[in-house]
Amino acid sequence: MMKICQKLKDWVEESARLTKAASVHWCTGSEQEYQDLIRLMLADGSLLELNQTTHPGCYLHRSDPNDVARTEHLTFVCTEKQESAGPNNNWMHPSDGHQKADALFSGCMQGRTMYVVPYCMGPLDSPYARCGVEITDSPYVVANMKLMTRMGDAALEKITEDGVFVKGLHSTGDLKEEHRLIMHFPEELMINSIGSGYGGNALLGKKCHALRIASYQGLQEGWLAEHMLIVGIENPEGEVRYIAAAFPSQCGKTNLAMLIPPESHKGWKVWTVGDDIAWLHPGKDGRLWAINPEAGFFGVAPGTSRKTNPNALNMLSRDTIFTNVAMTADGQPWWEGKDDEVPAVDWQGRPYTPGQGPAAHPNSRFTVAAHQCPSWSREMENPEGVPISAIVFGGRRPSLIPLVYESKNWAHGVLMGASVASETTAAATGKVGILRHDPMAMKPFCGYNFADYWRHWLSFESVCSELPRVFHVNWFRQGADGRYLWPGFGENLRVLRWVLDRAEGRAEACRSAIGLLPAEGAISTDGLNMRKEDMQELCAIDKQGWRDEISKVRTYLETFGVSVPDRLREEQDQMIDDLG
Ligand code: GTP
Ligand code: SPV
Ligand code: MN
Repeated sequence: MMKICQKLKDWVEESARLTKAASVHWCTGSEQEYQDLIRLMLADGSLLELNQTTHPGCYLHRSDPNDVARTEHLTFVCTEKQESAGPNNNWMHPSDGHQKADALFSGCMQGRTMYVVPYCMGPLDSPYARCGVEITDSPYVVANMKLMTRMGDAALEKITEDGVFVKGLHSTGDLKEEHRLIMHFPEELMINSIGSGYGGNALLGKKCHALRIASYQGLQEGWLAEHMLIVGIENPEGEVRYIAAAFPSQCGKTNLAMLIPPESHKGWKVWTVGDDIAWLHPGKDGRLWAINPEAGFFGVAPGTSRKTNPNALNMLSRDTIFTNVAMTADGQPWWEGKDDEVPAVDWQGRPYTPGQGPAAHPNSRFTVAAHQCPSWSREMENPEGVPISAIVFGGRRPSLIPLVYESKNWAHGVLMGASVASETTAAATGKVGILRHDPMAMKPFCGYNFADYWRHWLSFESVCSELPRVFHVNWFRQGADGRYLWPGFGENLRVLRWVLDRAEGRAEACRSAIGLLPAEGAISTDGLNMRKEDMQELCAIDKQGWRDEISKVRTYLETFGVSVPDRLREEQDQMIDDLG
């Protein structure tokens, strides 16, 4: 075994003592280790084999019915000063946080194996990559971390060389909500998560490290950790431009990241660099560059079909872990919106009866290595990342917000991001369909005070000479009859083309109080069979509706107090003046 840095050895020993783990397994990341874990979970029933003829290497995990999504009310940021965490986070003093967490961790791994999971977020040879070690008692978490991150010996080697890593201690615990805590100690580069085995609560490399801890590091060091997909759009001339887009959970990032150009777009190609998280840093050339810290996808199953996301469906036909999906009689995974087959058992393993709730849980997911995606981009492995031409914000907005509009300048773009609101989804526990403010799609994920975060965003104007243009889109606008006005999915490429043309100073736009809107006909609807009135409605501005919207955003921003940058207030005043 290679030499391991003392700091890591000490922490592993200390954790084993606290949790009273029966044994310690240092994960190497080998294929054999993954297969051994799968066998172990098949034996203890935590994984079920899916149909190995149609879906080789695919398994189903059914989580506890009380542990199916992120639990935001049990997620804390523990900093010395409460104002560092800000009103956007639940806060606890670090000493309080450690005391509560340690009490829960005490003896929680008795009789169980403790896995030590070294991982690297970002390409191993990237100067922007950061490492972490997750200690967990969940083989399911280890298997997911293997698919989602660069996990094992190579990461451990890097940690040994650098001596720097994020410490993440996780235990599934007893899954009782009153014993569940997801704690972040950004000042100590530490995460403590207990009482949940689910996704963002338990796969600590993802939301806990790559967003909450990393966003805090980004503030100290001059970069940004964002809830963004990264997609490359190649035109028929073979030129590729990159877009980073932030939409709240379950609002279309994975789908946009791997869209397939529609029939009408011969010669266009789309390349997937990332589907959930982007780390953005200023490049030497004055542009903003992005890496995807992850190496796999933890994607939403429901709604994924041959029609909406054929790339995803293709990559899910092998070597995938499904969580909380339903199953057909012949053991194939199934979810609402997949195809016309029928489910035999629901996500809890009960015989499926139509009309008694969905067969797959609305937040059922797939975990798969990124290179299985047909649109996988080799740039995912580029240590420098890719240059970003446009930043796009969006959310689920049934009314008011147009299909697409562009910001007037960088500060207005930051305000546009800070103003994102979206209907809640099943990705977190709580009611769905409630409109809530979700600045930059980071409400659940920013590891520090939003007021400082917006100031940090604004500061890039003086750091980058060639910042990306900023846009806002809305795929979810509904007509009076409740149907979506925009076809979405692959057809979203029509909107991205306008976005990229604008970024290159080509496409036409009309100035308005809220920003720049596509000129009539600038976004082609040829072959869409869309009503002309629908497109007009999608691009219209309801002045009174916007006055109300701006006033709600203002009230929300003011909850962050005096430290909200004045520049955002000025941009708001300008919009109100322009609305007349
Ligand atoms: P997280 O993994 O939770 O961060 O979600 P995400 O932002 O990656 O969302 P995803 O792409 O998985 O889409 C979530 C849901 O929205 C799925 O059920 C999709 O089918 C649906 N969806 C995605 N894009 C579109 C679109 O353009 N139009 C419509 N109507 N629905 C969409
Ligand atoms: C999200 O909720 O934004 C997700 C799923 O991507 S989770 O990993 O659970 O955070
Ligand atoms: Mn997400």
